[in-house]
Amino acid sequence: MPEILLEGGSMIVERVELRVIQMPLKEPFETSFGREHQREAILVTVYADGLEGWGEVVASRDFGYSYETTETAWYVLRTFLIPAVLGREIPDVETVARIGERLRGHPMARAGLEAAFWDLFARQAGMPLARYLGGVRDRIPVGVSIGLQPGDAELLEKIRGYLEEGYRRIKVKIKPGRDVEMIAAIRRAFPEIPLMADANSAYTLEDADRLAALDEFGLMMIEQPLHWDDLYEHALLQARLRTPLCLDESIHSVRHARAALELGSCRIINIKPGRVGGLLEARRIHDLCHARGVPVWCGGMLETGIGRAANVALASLPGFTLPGDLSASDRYYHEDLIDPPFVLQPDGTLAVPTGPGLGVAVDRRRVDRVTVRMEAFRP
Ligand code: NPG
Repeated sequence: MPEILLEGGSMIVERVELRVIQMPLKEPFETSFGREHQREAILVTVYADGLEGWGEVVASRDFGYSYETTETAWYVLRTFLIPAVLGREIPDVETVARIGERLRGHPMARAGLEAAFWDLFARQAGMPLARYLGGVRDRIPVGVSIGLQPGDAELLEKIRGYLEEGYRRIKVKIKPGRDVEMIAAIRRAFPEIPLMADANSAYTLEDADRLAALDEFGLMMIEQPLHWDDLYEHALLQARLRTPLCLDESIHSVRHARAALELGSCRIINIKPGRVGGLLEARRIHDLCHARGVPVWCGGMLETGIGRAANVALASLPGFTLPGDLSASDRYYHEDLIDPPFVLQPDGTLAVPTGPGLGVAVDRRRVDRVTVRMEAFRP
């Protein structure tokens, strides 16, 4: 390999493309904040140095999980972020992250652009993204996140199916009225499975007794029960529960992660690159938690294979000791945008791609079929 490839180096951004895509989900996904029938997302393609890099912006069409939407992310990318990199010499991913950090907020928009640069720089170095990030695993254990179902019977049926497929842990969504009795029903049917519950901020501190009633079911964790940017009340709640709390929505940066751990707001952290502004910040949170012996796992946002490949690479870092919300392509979509798609291995893992960059080929014809809006930017 030519030396320059091994060393990596600056690249000049020749062109950037943005696409809004709409991918029909195999089945609707319902959480305490709403129901999605199709996944809308933005794909970012950056062309530099004769290479292309791909990133996915995980904002949804509607707000709910966060204030970001496809529309706000598109605006932020085309107005601020893309002009700041276009035609410029970019020496490393850190530079892209610093440009993003000048914006306050909008982490999903920033993360999508940064991801394309991670893909580019890893390709330039001739390395799989996982190794470029410092990953150590060649396969990662995965779980499945099941949306709210009409009733317990349907939910138990879904759980049975996913266990048969080989998923290693089951996450169910809860909200007031669909919690203690529902978890009890799951435990009666599946006394031993690794099980966790995600509330997506559906509760308040006044529900502490109800949440404490979940202690008897041996859940791995309860995820984000309280307000989406709260740390303080989660600390009060954690003090009253035996079950570990895991924070998702509330952790926007490594500073939040440190504050949450110091305050005792949680004992586990869900890391999503899109929520924290990119893979670089995601790795900083991983590093902090790993040094303190705090388990982390990689969250999911119903990504296409493009975003999933970046998440899988992240989850190969040593501190990702718990199965993530990283299921196989066919759990979400009839047809993924990448080749090969992610397939669940018999041991309940996904294989970490070994080719350069994301290590998966983007199928342009399929991308074109699901694209509803496109814009190209040149210097
Ligand atoms: O497997 O990608 C997946 C879905 C995991 O439950 C999941 N994601 O609250 O974390 C969440 C939820 C989500 C999905 C949030 C889409 C926002 C958008």
